[in-house]
Amino acid sequence: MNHIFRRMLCSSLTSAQRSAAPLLSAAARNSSFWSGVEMGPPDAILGVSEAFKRDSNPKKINLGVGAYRDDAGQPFVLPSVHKAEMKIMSAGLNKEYAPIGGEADFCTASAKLALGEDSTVVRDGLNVTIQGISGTGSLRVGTAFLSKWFPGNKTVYLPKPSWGNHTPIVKHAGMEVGGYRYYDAGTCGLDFAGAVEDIKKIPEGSIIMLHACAHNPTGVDPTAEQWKELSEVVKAKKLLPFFDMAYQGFASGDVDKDAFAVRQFIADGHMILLSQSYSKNMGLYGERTGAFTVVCKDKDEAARVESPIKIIVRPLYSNPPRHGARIVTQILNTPELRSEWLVDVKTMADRIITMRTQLKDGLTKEGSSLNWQHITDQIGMFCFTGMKPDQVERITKEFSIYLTKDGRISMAGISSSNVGYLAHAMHTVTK
Ligand code: CBA
Repeated sequence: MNHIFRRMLCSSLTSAQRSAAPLLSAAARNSSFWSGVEMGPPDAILGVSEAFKRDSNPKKINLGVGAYRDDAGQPFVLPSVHKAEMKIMSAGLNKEYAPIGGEADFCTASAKLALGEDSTVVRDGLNVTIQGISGTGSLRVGTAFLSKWFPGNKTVYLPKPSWGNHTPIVKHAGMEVGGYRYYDAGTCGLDFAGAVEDIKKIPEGSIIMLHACAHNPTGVDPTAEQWKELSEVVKAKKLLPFFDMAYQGFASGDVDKDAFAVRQFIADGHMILLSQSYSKNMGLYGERTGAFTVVCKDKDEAARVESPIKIIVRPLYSNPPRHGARIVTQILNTPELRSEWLVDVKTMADRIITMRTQLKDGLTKEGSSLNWQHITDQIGMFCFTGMKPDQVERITKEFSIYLTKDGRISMAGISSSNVGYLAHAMHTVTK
């Protein structure tokens, strides 16, 4: 008897007869299609938050996921975002579908935020920009586009290390992953010579992923001069640069400064791809708001490139969510709100910088003889502490401090009330 027939039988039973139903449904479950499904590992980053939630220690700290907290350890709704939401609510907008690629105003404002208010690319209509499902969705649509249409070597070269989700995103799109040296564990800084050497060895006509600013997980960015040199090397190798910009404003507190690399590459004539996220710089994590851009040769090419991107989006999720995009548009296109937002971004970036100093000072006070200079040298949301996997395991077990296995801590999860406890715990497991 198959399970569909059993279910039909159950629905025609009296209540007394139905008490036997659990037996029937258990039997139906035994013949499930899914008995061969295997349990996978928890997500390397979001799995840390799940473990944190299960911990009952009142002193617990979650430094896993990169999500900004205020100094009281609470999620932060930016005042500018709150005001934009009020305006949107009072406008009594409807809930109709957005276009496949999102609203044009949102796309133009996003492209200008990244490429510059006076960008000639935007002025001349050389960019195709669509609203993506935040940074992740934008990267996923971008890689799907590359997988189908990139004429060169379908391998994406990532910095070593890179954000943990880059590899699965590229693989989901059916492309290969390669790598280039980026981080020097000896100095806790950039291995610039290694990066240049490796990039020079990448086969011509491949794709290179670059973190536009506030590199995740290392917190280590090239200097302006180094970016210029990288731009030349990338050009000489005819590589397609795909910028992931998830932290515009979070590195320096200044959205224009943080867009330096993207704008330099464009000025040098690169036809870049770009993913943007508003999760961090507007705190719109759960609103899933971002953008994907392709810079094209001319307007005609841009029109052709937009078409397959929409064809990719339509069967994936049809069209993007509206609320977050409305907030972004409202903020970027209303001068007073925009100025207020820039202050909010700086407030977040500055709080993180203060926590870096306090953590380093705390370790010195604890009597640590290790060199923790990299805590203040690194920038953005994360610090790559250099803690080894066994030390990470200990700090979690003994102190209920949660972080990813690679020793990365989200600086945004530290506050003036827990920084002392963290410094004590870090010293205890590293001495
Ligand atoms: N790119 C990079 C480099 C990122 O660090 C992140 C977020 C994203 C995607 C893209 P979203 O889809 O929300 O726009 O972000 N990375 C994390 O902050 C976290 O949100 C992190 O803790 O590494 C994540 O999803 O893993």
